[in-house]
Amino acid sequence: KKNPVSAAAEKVAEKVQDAVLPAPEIPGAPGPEAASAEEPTKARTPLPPKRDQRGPDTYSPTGQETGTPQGRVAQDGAHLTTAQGARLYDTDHSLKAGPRGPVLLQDHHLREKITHFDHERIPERVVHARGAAAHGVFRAYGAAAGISKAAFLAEGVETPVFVRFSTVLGSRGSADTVRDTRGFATKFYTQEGVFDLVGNNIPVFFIQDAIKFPDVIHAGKPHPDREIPQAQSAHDTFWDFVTLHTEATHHTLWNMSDRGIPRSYRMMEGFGVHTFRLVNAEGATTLVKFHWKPKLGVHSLVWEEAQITAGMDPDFHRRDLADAIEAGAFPQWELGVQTFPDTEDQMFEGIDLLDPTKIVPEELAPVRAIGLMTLDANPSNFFAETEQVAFHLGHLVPGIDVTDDPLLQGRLFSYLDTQISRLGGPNFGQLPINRTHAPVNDMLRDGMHQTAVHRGVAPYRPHSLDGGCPFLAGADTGAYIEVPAEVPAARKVRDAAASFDDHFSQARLFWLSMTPTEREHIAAAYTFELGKCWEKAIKERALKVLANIDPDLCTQVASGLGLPVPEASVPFAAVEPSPALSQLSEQWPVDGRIIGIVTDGADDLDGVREVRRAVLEAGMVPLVIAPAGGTLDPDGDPVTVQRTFTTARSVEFDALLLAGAPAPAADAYGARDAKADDGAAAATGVEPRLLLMVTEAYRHGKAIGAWGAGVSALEAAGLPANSAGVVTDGAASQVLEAVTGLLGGHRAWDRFTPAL
Ligand code: HDD
Repeated sequence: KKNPVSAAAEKVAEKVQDAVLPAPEIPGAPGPEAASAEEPTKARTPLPPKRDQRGPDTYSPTGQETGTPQGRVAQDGAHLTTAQGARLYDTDHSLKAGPRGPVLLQDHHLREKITHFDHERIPERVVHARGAAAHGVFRAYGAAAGISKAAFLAEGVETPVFVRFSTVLGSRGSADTVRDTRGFATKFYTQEGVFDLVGNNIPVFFIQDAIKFPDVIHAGKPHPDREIPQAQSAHDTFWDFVTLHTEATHHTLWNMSDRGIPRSYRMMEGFGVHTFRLVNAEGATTLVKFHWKPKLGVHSLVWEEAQITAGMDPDFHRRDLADAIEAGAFPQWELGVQTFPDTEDQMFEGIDLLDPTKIVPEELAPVRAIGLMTLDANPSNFFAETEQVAFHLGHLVPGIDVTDDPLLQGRLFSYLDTQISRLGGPNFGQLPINRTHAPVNDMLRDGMHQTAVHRGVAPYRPHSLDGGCPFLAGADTGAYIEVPAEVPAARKVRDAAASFDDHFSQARLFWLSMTPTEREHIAAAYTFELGKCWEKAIKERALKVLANIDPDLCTQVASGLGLPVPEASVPFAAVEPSPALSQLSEQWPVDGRIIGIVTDGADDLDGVREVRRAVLEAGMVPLVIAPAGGTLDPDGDPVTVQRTFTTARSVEFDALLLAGAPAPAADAYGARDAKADDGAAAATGVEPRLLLMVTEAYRHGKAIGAWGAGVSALEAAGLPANSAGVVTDGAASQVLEAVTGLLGGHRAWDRFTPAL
């Protein structure tokens, strides 16, 4: 009689035999024969990450290069084991007293498996819980070498980076395209230690002092009684706070602008927000503000599009980032600095550099590019990397120091503190994604989740054991030495500088720098958000704030809300607009833009093939949309269908090309519904979901091109052929050319109406 253990193992082996994928070839790894039944546990090189993925570094917790990827060992080897390495013969059945009997307490594998699962989640970040990240490299131009001695800023130095983008208010599972500020946090693994630049896509902040951070976040998060609304600011407590603390006016205005709904993480600027202090090899200091400038330009969704996308594809930004990297369209940003003399008053052209609600317009202090960042690999494990990465403003390297901005000072406390509870103890720096690439020789010991095995007996200094090491470094041996900045003699007060009282001049500066279209969007956003508030008193107070920004803005929002227009309570500051703040002024690369190509399955397939090829050649992504999935013209020159009218929605595409006008699908559930609701659409003889797609794309300012039979779909949708951003002249390739030109400007802006 067979041993029941080997019988079960054989049964499982039989079942999976056909399903096992061939092992990928790994250079230097033992061949498949090494994993044979005779030698099943022979160590194998871990499966390599996918082409687009990279894991954290190969450094040990104490900074030594180990040559093997630390912490990337899961599913290595032929046999499934317990956490202690005992091989398992079954992981699908609990140990029972007979097949129908009770489960036995002695089943360690069952208890270990379930206990581990029960503890799989860690607390989500109290803010910025929802995020996506990527690996990359930063290459310094050397342009900052004269003002900072940081080694990673010297010309040509390449430094690995890990960047996490995020929304602020939503919880981990919330939608990507909500109206919110976006986080833009970069970890530079420099040879002198980790430098974290923990910024946002908006250059100012809601509050001037970190002591108010819990308040502004409590106000922005869902109401504590019902925990709604999720991931948005369109509710009473947010508007209550920002209208009572008018220092929030400037940041709120940015959030209500198109910056609050980016098209892609790849198309956002990043800002360090605070003023930092750089110090060079001679000890001379310069004040700076950090900027990330995306190579693809700064682009946004429109509000209705953002809302629909939140339902259709809540992972829109996460997917966009990962897909682009997987496709080899690596996003790039230039890091730049605005520089200011390190004067005693820390002011520049009347602007208080320590007030984080203020920008310095680029026209007054140009942004000087100091390096290029390329994100070229996706993480191999979301939890290990994106979730466990821990940023902190106090992670500084020699050459970069902080200023006395009270928001920055409070942040210096908060990040380390929050990581201790979020990551379960003080040793989170040893997690692979957080490990520095510089050698570590600290005297921190023990604690939860200690993974280093420290040698020696004398973790204190000075000592006369363990060889007397380690020694202290000096300025000439790379020590991090704080700039000995003067602290003005003063009394202890809970107060702020008088210059912090100016809450409106820069909000007005931003408003006046916007184009008419951008202003329409802002007014519509305020009208939407305040329209969602319940308390009339809050709306009235918000209008009083808007009156201090601009009477036009206030009047538009007041009329939308049906409330009287209040008078301004402070005189308008004389401000020069800053054209650099507008997003709409230039032509940008079209790389990675998504083009939907609609065909009825028969009409002008040659044209479809031709534009598909041309779209790919232009570095964009073609998606063919047809009434049914599968392959068109399978026996000729096949065209793969990527979307049908059931799976496609306009919000996925940056532009639409219509090669045909498919008829309504008689059996499609959605089509039946739409037809019942819309007799006019049915009468056109064109698929109603295509008509919706076209009208929606039109409303959202997207370029639409049509030729041949496709033109009749435009007509059926009631779109004027000669209107802005609609191209019908010429054959497929000419239409594509014109559409690509329009995409360079992102949208057909002159199509917008205040109704959006
Ligand atoms: Fe913060 C996370 C950016 C003010 C306290 N913050 C966090 C993240 C970003 C920022 C991008 C997510 C990092 C990641 O991806 O893991 N925060 C900012 C910016 C601010 C700012 C640009 C103003 C200029 N933050 C701020 C203040 C405080 C905090 C004033 C507290 C006094 N922030 C935190 C935190 C978080 C955080 C609670 C939550 C999760 C984490 O740190 O690791 O410590």
